[in-house]
Order: sequence, then structure tokens, then C-alpha cells
Amino acid sequence: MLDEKLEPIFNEVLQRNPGENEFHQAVREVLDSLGAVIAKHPAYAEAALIERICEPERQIIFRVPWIDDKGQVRINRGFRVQFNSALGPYKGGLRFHPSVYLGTIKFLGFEQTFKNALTGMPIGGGKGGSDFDPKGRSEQEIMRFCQSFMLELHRHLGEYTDVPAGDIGVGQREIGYMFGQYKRITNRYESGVLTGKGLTWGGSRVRTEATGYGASYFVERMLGTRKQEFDGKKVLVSGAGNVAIYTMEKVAEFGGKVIACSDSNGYVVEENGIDLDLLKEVKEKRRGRVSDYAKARGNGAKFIAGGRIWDVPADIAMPSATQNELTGADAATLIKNGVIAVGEGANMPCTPDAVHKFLEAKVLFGPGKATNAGGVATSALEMQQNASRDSWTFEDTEERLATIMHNIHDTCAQTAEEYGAAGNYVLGANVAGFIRVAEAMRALGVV
Ligand code: NDP
Ligand code: 2IT
Repeated sequence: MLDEKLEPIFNEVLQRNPGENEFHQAVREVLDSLGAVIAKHPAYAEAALIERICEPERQIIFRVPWIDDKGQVRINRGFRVQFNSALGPYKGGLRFHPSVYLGTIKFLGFEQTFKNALTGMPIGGGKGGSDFDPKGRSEQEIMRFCQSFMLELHRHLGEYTDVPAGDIGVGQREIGYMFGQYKRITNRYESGVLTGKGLTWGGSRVRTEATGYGASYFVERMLGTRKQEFDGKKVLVSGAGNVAIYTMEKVAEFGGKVIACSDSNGYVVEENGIDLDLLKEVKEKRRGRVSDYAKARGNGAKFIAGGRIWDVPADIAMPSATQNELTGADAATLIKNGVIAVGEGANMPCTPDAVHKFLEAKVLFGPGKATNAGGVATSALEMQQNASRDSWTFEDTEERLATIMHNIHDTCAQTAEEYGAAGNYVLGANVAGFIRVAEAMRALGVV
């Protein structure tokens, strides 16, 4: 049940944003945590502060025309939702996926605002993307699309205004094409306008690895509160993209055994552990599928088309593909099979029902806005290096990432305890993130 002061706020969000289910879901989860805050500090319910947090500062929707390899004109829709700039320039990734619509970008921008606040770094929240489907597109088509997308988006960006990065379907290749186009249009080598760049053109070491590494640091720390560790545990990592691959890498370094990963066609299970070098070769070099990995790997690996990775018995689950990929029924299966920890590498991968089941069963549960914050935190480190025209070593950068993740973990844990919900990282993350944004918004007045 929502607090009586929060109920009308949520109803207004439903009314003003019809049909945007993922956005409703993300707002609802945060509001569910805020009852405890306004009970303790009624001032946060004043000056329409919470209403303002739920309303993006600016929403940009634009046409992206491009010409495919057959000479046919194609039209996609581009988005940038500049959600909240109380703490710094808007910051958040770009997603290229056919499922993208305004509700996707709004939920991601809303989450990003609190996530970025949790990092403790000076970054506001934003998100963007397009319903463009990169699958099966040639290199030339990808470049033309990125250039057309940036031709419009550039006027809304800037190192002090809005700084995008990657997300689903957008990696270093796409960031390169977009940075090249931005540089050409503006005639400025403004490195700090995008993050996730390549190392020879302004990128930061560890940014590629950061989300997956960070998620692993977070979960290792969570396990530590119960005197547990990754070492010797069986781990499921859904997805096989940027976040999944570097989660698998760090989990293996911690001694865990990743026995399954997936993509939108199905999952591969391998009791002796996934061969990460081969998976990287298939995914990053050949841009292949998980089924291609299984084929190349041979006997030990089994590909299950269309199956649910969460059916595989394991100790730890790290959903790292997309939103709502782990349902209440999946959670029940994982719990029955003895799962002890779940860390959200993706944004909102667990449905509300699944989250509820994990919390009820006292499974250690790391929500995405805390667990996957290492990516954006390292983006902020990239911005720092760009601003000082410096470049740090891998070791130095990774150490900073580890410290940030430990701090986020401890902040969430302490906040949960302070608000009478010890062990509930969902509440801890929402409350700690909210308070940091709310404090800045109060100081800046009604803007
Ligand atoms: P990638 O594009 O690199 O990889 C996405 C992976 O998830 C692919 O294996 C893809 O499979 C799978 N996937 C995507 N959509 C679906 C779907 N609808 N159903 C099933 N599988 C799907 O993206 P990232 O690894 O960067 O992002 C993964 C998640 O992590 C997203 O939720 C993103 O928002 C979040 N995230 C990313 C960060 C980053 O730094 N990149 C930072 C923080 C969070 P297929 O190839 O079949 O589409
Ligand atoms: O969801 C996310 O935090 C990201 N996709 C990374 C954002 C960023 O600006 O690095």
C-alpha cells in the first residue's frame, strides 16, 4: 500500500503518462520506498518535490531518416529524455532496440537519476535511444544511422549539458560514429560530450568492463554480509552482451563458476563453466549468437532454444539482459533451487512480483540502480579524465570503481537499516538516491 500522500502523486503519474507501463513500474517502486522518508522528514513532501522528480525536465522526440544498402529510405524515431539535472549534466546511455518507445526511455531516465545520485558523483539523469534494430544491419548502415541520429541529437548535448553513453545495441562502435559526427558538426574535439569512447580517442580504461565488474563487486560485498563469497558458487548470468560478458569475467576471477548465459533466442548451459575467451570471440569479434558459441564449443555446451535460463539450478543469479526478464514464476524456481543472491546487472530485469518473492525469502537482492551503477560511475571517471586531459592506468581506475561500488553497497545497507528495513537494498537504494537528489533540488529552488 502506498502512503496516503504518495497515492495521488502516483495516480497523477498514471494519468499523465498513459500506456507507459515500464515507467509506471519504476515510479511505483521508488514511491513504495518513500513512505518511510516522508514519515521521518515531512519537508520532502512539500513544494511538489516528489511530483517534480517524477516529471522529466525535457523530452525530445525526433525523426531519424536514413538510407539502407538497397537505397531505400528508412524512418526511425529518436528519443532523449533529460530527466533531472539537479546534481550535474544529464547523464545516461542510448539504447537501440526495436522495442524502444517513450515509456522505455522514461523508465530508464527515471532509474538513472537515482542511480547516478548513488554514485556520489556530479551527474544528473537522462536516457535516450531509438527503435532502430541494429540486428542484421551492415557496418555502413549502422554508421549512416548513427550519423543521422546525431545530426539532430547534437543540438541538445554538450559536456556541461547532456552526456550520453552506450546501452543495449550501442557500444564503442556506435559511440565512435556518433562522436565523429558530433565533432564534424560542431568543429570541436569535445571529448566530454560522450562516454564509452575508445582508448585512442578519449576513452577511459575499465569503462568497457565497468558495469559487469561493478555488479560483481557489489554482489561479492553483499555476500560478505552473510560470510559468503563467489568462490565455489554456481552462477547464472543472463544476456551475452557488454554487461553479461564482464560480469562473467569478474565472477570467474572471484572464483565463481558461470554455468549459463543467454540471448533473446535461448540459453546455453555448461556445467563445467562457460569458456569466456570463446564467448568473447563469438560475441565481440564475430558478432555471433549464443547458439554459435554452443556450436563452436561442442559437446559440453547445451543450447536450449527459447528456454528460461532461470530453470538452471544455481547459487547466484545475475540478470543482465533487459527489463522484466525474470518473473515471479522464475523467482519461485530459483528460490526452490536454493538461490542465495540475485544482483541486477540490467535495468529493472526482475518484475515487482519477483523482487517481492526474493525479499520475502530473504535472498540477498541487489537492485539495478545500485548493482549496475559501476558503468555510469566509470563514465563519470571518463569525464574527469577528459576534463583534466589525463588518462589513468587500468589498476588505478579499477580501484576507484571498486571503492565506489563498496560505498554504494554500504550506503544502501546503512540507509535500509536507518529506515527500519535492514537487509532491504531496494529500499536503501531508493531512499539514499532520493535524498541526494531531493537535497539538491530543494537548494536550487522551484526550477
Ligand atoms: P548489449 O546490447 O551489449 O547486450 C544485451 C544482451 O541482452 C544481449 O545478449 C541481448 O540478446 C539481450 N537482450 C536484449 N534485449 C533482450 C530481450 N528483449 N529479450 C532477451 N534478451 C535480450 O547491452 P548491455 O549489455 O549494455 O545492456 C544489458 C542491460 O544492462 C540493459 O538492461 C542495460 O540497460 C543495462 N545496463 C547497461 C550498462 C552499460 O554500461 N552498458 C550500464 C548499466 C546497465 P540479443 O542479442 O538476442 O538481443
Ligand atoms: O544504464 C546505465 O547506467 C548505462 N547504460 C550507462 C550510462 C552511462 O552514462 O555510462
